[in-house]
Amino acid sequence: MTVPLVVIPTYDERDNLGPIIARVRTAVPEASVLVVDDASPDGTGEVADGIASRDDAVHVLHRPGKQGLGAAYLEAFDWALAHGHDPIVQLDADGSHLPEELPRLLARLDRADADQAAPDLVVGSRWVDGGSVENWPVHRQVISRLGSAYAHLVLRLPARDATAGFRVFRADALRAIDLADVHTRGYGFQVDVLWHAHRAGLVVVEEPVRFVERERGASKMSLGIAVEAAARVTWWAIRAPWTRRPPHLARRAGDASDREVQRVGEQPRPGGGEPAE
Ligand SMILES: Nc1nc2c(ncn2[C@@H]2O[C@H](COP(=O)(O)OP(=O)(O)OP(=O)(O)O)[C@@H](O)[C@H]2O)c(=O)[nH]1
Ligand SMILES: [Mg+2]
Repeated sequence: MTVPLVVIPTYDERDNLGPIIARVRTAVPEASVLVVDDASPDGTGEVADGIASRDDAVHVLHRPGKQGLGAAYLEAFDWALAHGHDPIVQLDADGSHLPEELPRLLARLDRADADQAAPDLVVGSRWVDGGSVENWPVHRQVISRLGSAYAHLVLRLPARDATAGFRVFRADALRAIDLADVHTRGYGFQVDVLWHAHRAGLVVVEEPVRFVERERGASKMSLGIAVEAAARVTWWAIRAPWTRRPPHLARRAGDASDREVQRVGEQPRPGGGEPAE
């Protein structure tokens, strides 16, 4: 059996890191943890090293400076695949993603529906039935909902919560996505990866989660990051309208008639494949 890996990107999360790792280790004892720290000025990297020195299942990647969440995750994915981990989890350090919900998300990865194969990617979603947000200011909820709805509409993404950062990937899903072509480094990274997963024909499902706003530390979210994400979504939609999608992806994902989505590792069907650029 392969060992799951929980990736925790950090920038100035000194007070949050110890408690969140402890919760992950309790909730999923078989999982390893990889902290990816961008030389946090508050010393989060040293806190991580201290925890790793006492727990063999905890590892730390030190990056030279703040280069964005997306860059941190891309390096972590390379590390995870090189070390043979499967599946790979994304989890924020600030407590917004509840480690206690992880066993349910991981179990979802192994469950096929009557009309759909087991997922390649499970997205912990705030905006499906049973999902919720707590202590989030109204303006953040509006930005998140509008952004997700916009991306869902123009790109026909297979998730209502396109910016969700609580995700579980099969290792094969990460191999199937062209990660070298993921260029968004900020908040829009989550949308970018989902867009690539969609075009790679992966099976994506949403599982409801409770999202709890951070109690300690500062948010790294900014207007610039949101604008970057919206601009990129618009650009992708212009460049790749659904009329040029491969036939097996031409319908909305989740539509009962759209059950021919190619699973990772399966041979492409004749006539399938990526649209010509
Ligand atoms: N390594 C690394 N981690 C980052 C970077 N930016 C944010 N993070 C981490 O990514 C996670 C999500 O960042 P947040 O600031 O919580 O962003 P958010 O969840 O969109 O915003 P809030 O809801 O306001 O907390 C946290 O664990 C951050 O510490 C970065 O540039 N590098
Ligand atoms: Mg957060």
